[in-house]
Amino acid sequence: MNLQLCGFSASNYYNKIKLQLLEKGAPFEEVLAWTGMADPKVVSASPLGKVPFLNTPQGPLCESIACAEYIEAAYPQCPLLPADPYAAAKVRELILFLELHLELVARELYGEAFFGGKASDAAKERCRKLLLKGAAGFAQLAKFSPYIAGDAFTLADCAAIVHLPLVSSTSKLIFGEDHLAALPVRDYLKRMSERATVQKVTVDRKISTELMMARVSAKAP
Ligand SMILES: N[C@@H](CCC(=O)N[C@@H](CS)C(=O)NCC(=O)O)C(=O)O
Repeated sequence: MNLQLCGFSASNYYNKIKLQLLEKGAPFEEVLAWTGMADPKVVSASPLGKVPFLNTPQGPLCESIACAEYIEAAYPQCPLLPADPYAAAKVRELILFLELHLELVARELYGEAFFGGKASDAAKERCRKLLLKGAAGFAQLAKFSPYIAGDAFTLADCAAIVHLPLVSSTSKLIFGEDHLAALPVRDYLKRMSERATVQKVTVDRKISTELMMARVSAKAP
C-alpha cells in the first residue's frame, strides 16, 4: 500500500510533512481528515484528534516529528537529514525550537488572529514576551544561508516554510508588528517559493483554507 498522509492542506503541520514527501519524491496519497474527536478513524490514529497522521503499511502514526523521522528512515531517497550526527541534530534542534518556542506560542493567538475569537490581554502579553524571546533564540540558531540549517535544504526548511509565515502574520495581526522582522524571513520565503514543491503546497493550502473557513462559518452560532 502507498503511504497515506491524513489531514488537510490548510494545516501547517500537515504541509510540513507534505512538503517533505514532495521533496523526496516519495509515493503517497492524501486522505482528507478534519481535526477533532468526532471521527473514530481519526482518534484511533491520533488520540487528540490532531493532524497530520500517517497510515503506514505497519499501522498509524501521529505527531509530525515522529512522522518526519519515519519517512526519512523508510524512504531514504533525497535525504532531508544530514548523515553527520551533529549536523542532523542541529536540524532537529531548529525544528523543535521553531515549533516549541515560536509556532506553539503564536498558536495560542490563532483564534483571535484568524477565526474571530478573542484572547485575553494576559494571554497576549504572555505570548508577546515569549515570542520576543523565541525570535531572538531562533535568530541565534537559524542560518538562512541560503537554507535554515545552512547550505542544504533539510527538514528544518519543511518546518520553517510552513510555520514562519503563520508566526509573522499572527504577530502583525495581534500586535501590529512582526516579531520576526529582524530575521531575513521575507527574502528566505521568496527564495523557497521558487521551488515547485512549495508552489504545490501553497496552491493546495489556499483551496483547503477556503473549505476550512466554510466549515468554521457553518458551525458558528
Ligand atoms: N504536535 C503536533 C501538532 C499538530 C497540530 O497542532 N495540528 C493542528 C492542525 S495545524 C491540529 O490538529 N489542531 C487541532 C487540535 O489541536 O485539536 C504535530 O506536530 O503533529
